[in-house]
Amino acid sequence: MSKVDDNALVCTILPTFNESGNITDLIERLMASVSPPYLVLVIDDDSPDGTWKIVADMAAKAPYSPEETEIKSGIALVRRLQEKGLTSAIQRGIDEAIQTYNAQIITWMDCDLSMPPEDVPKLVEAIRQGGADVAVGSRWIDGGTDVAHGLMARVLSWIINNFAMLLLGRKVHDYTSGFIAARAEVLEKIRLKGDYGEYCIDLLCRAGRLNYQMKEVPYVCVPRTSGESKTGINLWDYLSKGRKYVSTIVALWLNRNS
Ligand SMILES: Nc1nc2c(ncn2[C@@H]2O[C@H](COP(=O)(O)OP(=O)(O)OP(=O)(O)O)[C@@H](O)[C@H]2O)c(=O)[nH]1
Ligand SMILES: [Mg+2]
Repeated sequence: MSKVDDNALVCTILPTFNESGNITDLIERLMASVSPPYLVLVIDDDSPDGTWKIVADMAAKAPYSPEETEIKSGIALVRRLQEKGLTSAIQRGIDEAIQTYNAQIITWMDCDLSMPPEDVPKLVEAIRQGGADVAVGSRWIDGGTDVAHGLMARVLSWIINNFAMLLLGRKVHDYTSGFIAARAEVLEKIRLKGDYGEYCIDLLCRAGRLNYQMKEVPYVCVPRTSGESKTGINLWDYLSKGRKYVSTIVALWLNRNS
């Protein structure tokens, strides 16, 4: 694929639900880390804790207009009143980033500060300099780890990722990462599928099968700074999410030749 233009817009999508304790710090740290032109695009599902209001105030002070010729960074908000869900929020962000803002590199991450915002430039560089089409923040390669979760969650993640590697291939070691950067062209070809984290398994598997260049960048997953996990913390919460991950892996494996 052709080299990404140095002045091409990079957009980070932040899907939020009740992240009022994290969002200001996250956006400030992102804006300090990624060089312009850069857009932070928050997709909030009308969070009862008023996350959207905090972002609206920040966006008013740092607006971003696709028409402007000046190279700068900015913040934009989509507040969804009717729809809910992580995957559809990220997909909405992707559609806005491409169609409204003409972003060439799109990244996204959790907004609980478990994924270091300072690592976003490393994902972007993997595309700009490293020639990757998709860059994956990975806990399960050298230099990466997970100090956020307890033993049970780490063991379940290990099982799911090893099952995914066994059936879908070893181009990626963290199929459930959720810390991603990709060229817009890849995301124009592949739309996200699923409700929650299984979209990531599906995206990475399909990108690999389309022979897009994948590159993993290690990162250290740290504990959520404020607020509550949407996955939950007990075995039942993990098993109900894990069930969807396993069925996604099996379905992709069964459809490997189609
Ligand atoms: N817009 C939107 N964002 C969501 C929704 N559900 C979760 N999120 C966001 O998705 C990201 C992941 O949620 P987390 O609470 O960190 O859950 P998780 O990463 O699966 O679980 P942990 O490993 O415990 O952190 C966070 O930024 C959430 O605010 C939703 O329905 N809509
Ligand atoms: Mg999280």
